[in-house]
Amino acid sequence: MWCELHWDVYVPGTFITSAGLGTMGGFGLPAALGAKIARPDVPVLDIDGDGSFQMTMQNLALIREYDLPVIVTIFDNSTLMLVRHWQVMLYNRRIIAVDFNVNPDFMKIAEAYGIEGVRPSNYDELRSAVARAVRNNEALIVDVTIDRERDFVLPFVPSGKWLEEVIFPEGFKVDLRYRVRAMEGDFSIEIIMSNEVNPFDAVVRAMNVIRRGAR
Ligand SMILES: Cc1ncc(C[n+]2csc(CCOP(=O)(O)OP(=O)(O)O)c2C)c(N)n1
Ligand SMILES: [Mg+2]
Repeated sequence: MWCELHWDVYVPGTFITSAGLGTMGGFGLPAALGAKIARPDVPVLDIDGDGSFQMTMQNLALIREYDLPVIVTIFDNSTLMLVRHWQVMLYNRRIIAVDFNVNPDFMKIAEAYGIEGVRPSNYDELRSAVARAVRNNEALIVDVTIDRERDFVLPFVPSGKWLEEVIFPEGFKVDLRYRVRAMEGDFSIEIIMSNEVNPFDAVVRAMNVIRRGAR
């Protein structure tokens, strides 16, 4: 979800996701290995959650077995945050069956598989470790500690709710513009509207413009 919100993609085919709304835990590492097999000439980065990583981390063996030097970043919040997030925000902080109070030491996991590991304490350490791995085409496991009490994936739309009911981070200034794209036949139109407009109205309007154009 973080990637879908924050990662800028400039080249088609360079961002691989399980799609939907981040539906498949455990997808990242095997997908990264597949991407590296397909494109050994480019750096491949797995951006993973600590929960998701632990669903398929035994695939680390393949990094050395098949010489697939990918960079694995673990967003380590010691929880299944997407689920916790719902419990905190929508279920009155009724937190159940999500927190990992005894996560393994991911640096030791890295060492056990014979892979370089780093737990950066600031941005420069992170940058230089990743830059070195990219330069040398080497595998790396980066354990990034984040705060499960603070680092929410926002904005988000609660299930069954309308887009207007999106929850923003506290203090977030809402300056939302709906970008609506509707297609029918050969016609395609993009309408950008301010948040005074209901997005569903915008879709209907866009469809009507297309129909008029098609006539
Ligand atoms: C195989 C599988 N099991 C369960 C889920 C439901 N699910 C969606 S997100 C999530 C939490 C993922 O936790 P983590 O990978 O640590 O990422 P975080 O949300 O903490 O950043 C779970 C359990 C899923 N998507 N796929
Ligand atoms: Mg997590």
